[in-house]
Amino acid sequence: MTKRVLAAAGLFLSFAAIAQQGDSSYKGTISDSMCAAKHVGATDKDIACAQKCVKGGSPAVFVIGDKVYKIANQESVKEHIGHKVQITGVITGDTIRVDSVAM
Ligand SMILES: [Cu+2]
Repeated sequence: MTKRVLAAAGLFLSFAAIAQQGDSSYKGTISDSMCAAKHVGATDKDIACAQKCVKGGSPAVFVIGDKVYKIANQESVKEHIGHKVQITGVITGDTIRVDSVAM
């Protein structure tokens, strides 16, 4: 009996933990760390520059309004450099972990 209650409590706690670190959706622009908010227009020129900067070695960043977030998993956005996107993921401090990207 006690065991069953404990198991149920454990299950509840793990669900609570998952809900707490659950994903949210954020609209923004993928840019590069060098130009960051300069590329939120997402024009062809912005896209070309952002792609050039990322190729040149500056990491991709995610810009929401005037906030610039680092991207923990860079490979997840490499198809979307310079694009306006909706990212589903988790923001911790100044870094976003990307789970999915939609245009
Ligand atoms: Cu650039």
